[in-house]
Amino acid sequence: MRRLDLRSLDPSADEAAAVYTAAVPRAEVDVEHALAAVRPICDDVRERGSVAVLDAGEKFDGVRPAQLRVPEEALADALAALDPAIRSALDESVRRLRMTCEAELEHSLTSDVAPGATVERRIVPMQRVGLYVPGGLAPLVSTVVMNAVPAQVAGVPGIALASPPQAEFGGLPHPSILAACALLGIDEVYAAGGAQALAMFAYGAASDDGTIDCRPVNLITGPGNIYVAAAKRHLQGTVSIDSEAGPTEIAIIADDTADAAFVAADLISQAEHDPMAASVLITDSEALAGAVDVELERLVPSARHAERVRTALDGTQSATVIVRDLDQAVAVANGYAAEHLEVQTADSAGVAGRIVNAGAIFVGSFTPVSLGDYAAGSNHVLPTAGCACHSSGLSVRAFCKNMHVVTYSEAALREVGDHVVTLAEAENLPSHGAAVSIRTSR
Ligand code: HSO
Ligand code: ZN
Repeated sequence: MRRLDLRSLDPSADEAAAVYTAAVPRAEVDVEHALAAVRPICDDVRERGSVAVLDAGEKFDGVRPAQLRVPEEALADALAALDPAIRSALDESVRRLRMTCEAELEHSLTSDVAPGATVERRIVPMQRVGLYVPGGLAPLVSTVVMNAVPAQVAGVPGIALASPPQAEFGGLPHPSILAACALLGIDEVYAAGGAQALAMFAYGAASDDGTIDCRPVNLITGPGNIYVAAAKRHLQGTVSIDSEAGPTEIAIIADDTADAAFVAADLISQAEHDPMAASVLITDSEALAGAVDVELERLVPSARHAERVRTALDGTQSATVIVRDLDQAVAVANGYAAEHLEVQTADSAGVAGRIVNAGAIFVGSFTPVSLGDYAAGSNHVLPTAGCACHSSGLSVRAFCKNMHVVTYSEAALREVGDHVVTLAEAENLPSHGAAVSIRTSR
């Protein structure tokens, strides 16, 4: 990995975020360019419905599914054929994530603002959601779990899932993805990928004879490639989205107490996803940086996806960043706002406590990101590309809305009525005030 020496940078606290965001480059992902490609696909699905989704599958995935909706027998068969070891690993992954989601579920609460005057914050689940699970370089069976479990715990009554049709599986999504759906009790599954799948969720899709194949959803979640990100940007507004996911990122803050082999293994683990993935080591120890380079040399050649890993580690989006001290490491990490941030230092919890921008933080030498990818009980659908400054990872919260439910008695309205009339008059909206005084003047 290339070296970036930031020791001479000493921005003020106000400037630090912008300076460090610029200092650690990211992969160039031109979503705007991809937008030009996805717009016509989305428009076609809106106009021609299911046949447009199938046409696009044939064109982009190389196979035309026999039908959009995956038959229930195919789901049951996939579960029956699932390797028992994978099934028990998935069970444990689900169990842990469910525990976290149940603990995080927010409950409705009522504020008594005056006698006879209450404002309830009522939490309600989204009524219908579309979960997207990409095909891509690996069948991300764990992504089914990460999308579906929070939706289920939130109490969403309508859960649909789409994943690209695969030529080698006769136009069905990957069998392990189908098996995970069956394991979780998700029976509304579509063989659709990319922008066409998201447009199907946003607009709904019907066959030429008028049969509705997929009803529109309120929210689309899940990762995907640049076309999926572009489709989310295009469809936002028609539906709600979780966030636009870009290539995977790992940043690691490590000092001279860190184990170089652990650090190297973790940098490689996320580089395995994508030649565009970013692996960033932030350290105040040149000795550790050198030792990690040695470990990378040793470990990369034996990685199954060595080519992909090497491309990612050699890319300009990956680097070893040398800092003066851990204070500067924290500032760099907060500016970079990594999707995943590991902290492997003498006081990992202390350093992690000062992080304000990261998709998720993995604390200490025995908490690698790949634990979180599968079975930590945390969610792996996380904001990338610096979006951790303003966005959160997927959780039950994303699948809920809250509504204020306001209830005033006559006496309570009388008590505050004059203030409403005054403010309405101040805004030159006297009919607003009149709606109060017609009640209070009787
Ligand atoms: N690290 C990926 C998620 C994943 N890893 C799925 C393995 N499978 C993005 O957060
Ligand atoms: Zn991963």
